[in-house]
Amino acid sequence: MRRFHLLHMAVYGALLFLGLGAKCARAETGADAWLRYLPLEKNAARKYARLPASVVALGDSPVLGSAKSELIRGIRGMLARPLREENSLPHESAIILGTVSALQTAAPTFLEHVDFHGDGFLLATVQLHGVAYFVVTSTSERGVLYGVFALLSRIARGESVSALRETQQPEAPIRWVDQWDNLDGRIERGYAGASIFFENGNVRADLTRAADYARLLASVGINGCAINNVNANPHVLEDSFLPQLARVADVFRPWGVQLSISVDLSSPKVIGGLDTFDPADPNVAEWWKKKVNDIYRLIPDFAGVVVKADSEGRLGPATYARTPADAAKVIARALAPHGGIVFYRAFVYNHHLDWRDPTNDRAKAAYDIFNPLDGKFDDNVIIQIKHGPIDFQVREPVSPLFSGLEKTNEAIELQVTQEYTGQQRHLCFLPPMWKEVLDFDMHAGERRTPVKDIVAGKTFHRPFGGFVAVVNVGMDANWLGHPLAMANLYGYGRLAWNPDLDSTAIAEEWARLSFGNDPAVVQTIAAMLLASWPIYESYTGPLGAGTLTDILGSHFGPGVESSERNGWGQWHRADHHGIGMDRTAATGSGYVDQYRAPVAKMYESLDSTPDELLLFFHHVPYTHVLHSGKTVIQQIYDSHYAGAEAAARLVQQWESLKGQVDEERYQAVLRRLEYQAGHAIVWRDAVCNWFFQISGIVDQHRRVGHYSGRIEAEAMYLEDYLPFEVVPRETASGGKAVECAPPAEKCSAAFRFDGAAGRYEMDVEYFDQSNGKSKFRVLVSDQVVDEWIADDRLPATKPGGDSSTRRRIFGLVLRPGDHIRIEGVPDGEEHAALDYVEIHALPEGSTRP
Ligand code: GCW
Repeated sequence: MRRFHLLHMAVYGALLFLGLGAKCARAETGADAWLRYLPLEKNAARKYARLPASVVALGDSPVLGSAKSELIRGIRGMLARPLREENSLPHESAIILGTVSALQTAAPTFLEHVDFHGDGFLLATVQLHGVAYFVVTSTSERGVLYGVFALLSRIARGESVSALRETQQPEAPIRWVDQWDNLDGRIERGYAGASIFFENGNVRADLTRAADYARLLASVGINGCAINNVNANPHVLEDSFLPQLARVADVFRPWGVQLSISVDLSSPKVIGGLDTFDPADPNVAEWWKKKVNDIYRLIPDFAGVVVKADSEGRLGPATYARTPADAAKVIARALAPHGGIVFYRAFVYNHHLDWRDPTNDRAKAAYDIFNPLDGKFDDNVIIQIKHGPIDFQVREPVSPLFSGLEKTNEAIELQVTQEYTGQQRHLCFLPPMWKEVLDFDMHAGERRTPVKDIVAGKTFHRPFGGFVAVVNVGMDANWLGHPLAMANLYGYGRLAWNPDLDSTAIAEEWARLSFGNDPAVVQTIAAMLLASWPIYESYTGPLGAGTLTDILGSHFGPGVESSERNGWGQWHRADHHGIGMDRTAATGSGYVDQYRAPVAKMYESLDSTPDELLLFFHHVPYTHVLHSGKTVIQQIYDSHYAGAEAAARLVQQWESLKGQVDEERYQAVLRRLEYQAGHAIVWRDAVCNWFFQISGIVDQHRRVGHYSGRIEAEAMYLEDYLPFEVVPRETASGGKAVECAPPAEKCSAAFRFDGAAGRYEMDVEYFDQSNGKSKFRVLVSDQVVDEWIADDRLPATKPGGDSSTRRRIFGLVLRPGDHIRIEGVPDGEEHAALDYVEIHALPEGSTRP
């Protein structure tokens, strides 16, 4: 009986698998990212029937070993075919993996000419003695690995590989990622769990995730990773720590990813026992030299170090009145004999600026400090420059420093972790933003000099240069928290490899690899991704005013005023009359003059400054009329309303994919999008109300301050709940909310429904902090219609724009006079605070449950 049952289950299971296999097979955590290697549908798989049945790797290095095992793994997964491993060149068709020199040794006539170098590779069908071989080759072993990933990507996306001859050449030698991981396991600006490298002050015992990460990085051509926070703990350089670092290098090595670390410039003093860290002191130079030699003894392929100094409280050469060039030199000279590199970050600025002085401007800092040092850096130093002059805002102009260094290597620093762009709670696909930066013509020569050419070293013929992105993946199974956020890591890798790719192609590629080739799925996801940055921008900080987030805290929710009247210099200078930072040469800080003349001219004039950057460069009255014909204030209102609506539409777009993608990721994405749609309203209301208060100018469409169907919690009938003022006031509706503070253990807020009978949807706006797990219940005429626990991990310990969260209750049947009650049970520091309820009729014919 029992056996029959098991058999029955097995047959049933197999049928289920066959029936559903193609579409929404197994649940997926997202851990496989874009390397899923799921079985292709029969028709698609047939295309690859003539792919050879065996593989040979010419050499036995760890990187070639990865190339071979990856190929076998991918082909087995996608085509359900084992690849036979051969030890030498067989006399029948085979896939050959090897460097150009290995190929030439095996058969001198294999390759007629080689039009790639470094990590560039060739995928080609080559005839030799009448046998057709499929060759994956490069001048570097790493390039062979990249070729294998490219081949597998083609197969996963259903692209033909027969009669192929494809050469790919990366734009630049430097294609790196930085992680801001602390040794205690926390990650600065990381939004997906703990560090994959460190735990409790040490390197993790289990580095499986680190190895998996290296594989992901390699699959998009990334060849270096700095694993610890640029706010570096000097302890990483301690003798006892170096063997731990070597363990990370060991798991990176098979994937061609070189290890790098961030170092603190005061290390010679703090851990080295010297009484100074002055870069000009010979003992300090000696200390660095010895330390670097020790590192290379353990990690022969160590890549180099990243330096953040004289910035945000980090010590640096300024302590001894020395320059960044002096500081870089002392480490560069220690690294040079080993081929190591120093990445010296240009993110150096004074965060105690006097905000009253209109000539002060943080945006000027990097250029002011580094431009005079051009030519003073050694050839193995790279200046790592954030793409904009401030700090990863939702929109900034390009840093003028890119055209301010001609005799110095450069790398652009981008941010995959969405510090100022929604922290992976909001969808914000960044390649379109990065493309604008990379394609921007700096006018630094006779021909076009886009940023991508400058950083790649092409414009000024520099030996090194390239791309860096701060990524901050964590232990969360899906790496970045939001399943769709991985499109940013993928997109970064693709652009670092080839900045000429276009965003649509990248979005589609990623969607295919991550969710399969169903055209409706691919088109929908790509469309959502491509729309997402403008959407995020429109409900946060439009017109170049900065993200308008709380810059003193989480950098997440709205905080319009947080940037003002302090030394951080992220000012937008909004007052009763107008808004914007005057950075012109004529009347402002003079920042525009850091650009080459044609660019400076464009930004100097109000007329030729594009609307989206207007407030970055000019201070204008709210009534200033934009190129679009709208006034600034009306544009602020309109964009925030349009943005919140567009965020709501993302939810609907995603819902159209129900059943087309695996349920686990479907639900995970849906939850984030619903959260985003709710939080977009928090943003919209906070920003619009703030500007309405300060400008006194009403919204032409009368939306700001008027919310149909909204009932404020403080206006309800309260039992034990008490009203309080939320700070800043615009982050709660009407500036107030209610809380269930001790000694109360349970509170309620109630009201009578006075609308017509029908089906409604009800939004409950409450505050979900990280320091408690309050419980909520909603009752209609004493029947529980919903209950939940406020246990999200939002970056908030008090009620406000970071914690304000929406719970949507669908398909509620209401009659006039119904008694609606919300009960809150506080927990810890979280007082089950409640802001408002909004009730909307479901549209006629709505199919919502
Ligand atoms: O944007 C700021 C971040 C800091 C970060 C700094 C930097 C690692 O808020 O958290 O520090 O930039 O880039 O150094």
